[in-house]
Amino acid sequence: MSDQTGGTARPRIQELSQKAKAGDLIGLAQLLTLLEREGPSSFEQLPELLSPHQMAFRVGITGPPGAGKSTLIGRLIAEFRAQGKKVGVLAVDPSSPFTKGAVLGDRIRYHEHFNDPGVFIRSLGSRGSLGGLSSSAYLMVRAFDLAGFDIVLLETVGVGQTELDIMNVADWVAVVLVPESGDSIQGMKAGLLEIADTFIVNKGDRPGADTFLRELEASMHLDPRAPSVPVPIMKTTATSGEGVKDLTTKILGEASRSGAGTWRDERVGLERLQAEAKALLRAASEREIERRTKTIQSAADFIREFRIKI
Ligand SMILES: Nc1nc2c(ncn2[C@@H]2O[C@H](COP(=O)(O)OP(=O)(O)OP(=O)(O)O)[C@@H](O)[C@H]2O)c(=O)[nH]1
Ligand SMILES: [Mg+2]
Repeated sequence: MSDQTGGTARPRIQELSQKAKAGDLIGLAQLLTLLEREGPSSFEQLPELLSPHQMAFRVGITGPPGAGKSTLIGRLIAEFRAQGKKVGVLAVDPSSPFTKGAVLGDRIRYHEHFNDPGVFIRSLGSRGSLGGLSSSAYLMVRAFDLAGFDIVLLETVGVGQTELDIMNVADWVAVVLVPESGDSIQGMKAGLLEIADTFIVNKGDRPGADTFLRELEASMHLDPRAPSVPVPIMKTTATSGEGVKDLTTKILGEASRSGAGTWRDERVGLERLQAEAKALLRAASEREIERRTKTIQSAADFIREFRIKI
């Protein structure tokens, strides 16, 4: 793949990766922007992305709008920091081309972590990410590996295929539900059930939370789509922090697992590699389409491109 910035990107990307590795968060922020802009050709410029010394455990947090994902993430960050873990957050908001809502709302929620060098938060919108959010997400999480982060939390609103695709980036996925959403397992969006490693019933302080939890548990045994081993269900109240310690313990437990069939293995498994390859190839094709479209400045160019008569 060609270096579209005429050869200046390689030294820049390497310089920024050195900074990010040294713990410079501004360097990391600039590296992420560059990766997003350069797309899959970044691998060519920075092969180290493919062979990090350390891998951050990627936790997907998805669920319906307003379920309390960001509030929960704010709590999780505090818990992980108390245990000395470096935490990155990628908040994905494909619905808004400018991610205005997310940035504004999440800024307020994540505010207390702004000056902590062990925390890095980034919103990822569809603007500027040629060829899809998934490919950007795959590239960006690898930068967190390089920068020595222990955990990356990926927040997406679980409403569409893009968001489900992004959850392929994650090593472990929590689907956040709330009592009032009435999201019984039967009514649950196709795909959410399949990607969940754990369900979280948030807003545990709301009336009906326990009933909802029991219904969820019961329906899990009835639904033919449900996996043979039922997905665990946890209850949290993100606003007060109740239940968040258990969730933290669960996540750190998963992160520390090693050996056959655990996340380090799965990440280089065929299914995950093919999903990543697909996202990156899509992005590369989009870029190629853009490039070739721009070369068409006349009907003659069009004919040359397609070898047809118009
Ligand atoms: N009562 C109650 N309210 C909560 C709880 N968790 C979050 N909220 C509130 O729910 C609202 C939405 O919370 P967010 O954290 O923004 O939810 P989100 O899932 O990130 O929302 P989007 O990113 O817009 O999809 C806020 O007003 C929170 O204060 C909870 O456990 N109990
Ligand atoms: Mg949010």
